[in-house]
Amino acid sequence: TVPLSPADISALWQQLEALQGQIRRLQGAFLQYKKVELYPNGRDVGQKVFKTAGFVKRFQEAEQMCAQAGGQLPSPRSAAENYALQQLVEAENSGAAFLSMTDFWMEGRFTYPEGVPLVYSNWAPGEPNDDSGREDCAEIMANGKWNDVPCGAKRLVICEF
Ligand code: 291
Ligand code: CA
Repeated sequence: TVPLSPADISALWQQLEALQGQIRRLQGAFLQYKKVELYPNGRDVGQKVFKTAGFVKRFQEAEQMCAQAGGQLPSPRSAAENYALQQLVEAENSGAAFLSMTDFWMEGRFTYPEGVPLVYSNWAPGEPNDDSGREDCAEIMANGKWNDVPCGAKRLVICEF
């Protein structure tokens, strides 16, 4: 191996300082764009971002739209995530939004897609009640509580990224 000359070392320092400056400028630009992107219809919570599309769809179309955008329907896994979603539902003033969870696999047992069991839930009192035997999808209402509804109902589309 060839030893580094003082000139080499000083050149490396300069490159390092230039890189540190570039990273700092990128971090600043990234934070600015994050704020722009989340205003007014997005929320970030931990590593997750929820963003509303601002229109209503039936469950299957809503699911497809989120997948097409590279996301999925929302699966709030904590009170903090649920609150972030609730804020979007409240702000949008269009009732309730679909969640990802269904009881397609077994009636009365709501799961994430692929049948993965829930780690958190926030059902309204008496829910899920499978009203008229036809409610296999779930919505989050403006009060943050969940209700099962027919998958053919039209609800606000929010995606999770
Ligand atoms: C009642 C309750 C709910 C039920 C809802 C459905 C909604 O809430 O029995 O458990 O899910 O009716 O009628 O159905 C559609 N299509 O939206 C009424 C008001 C909150
Ligand atoms: Ca219900």
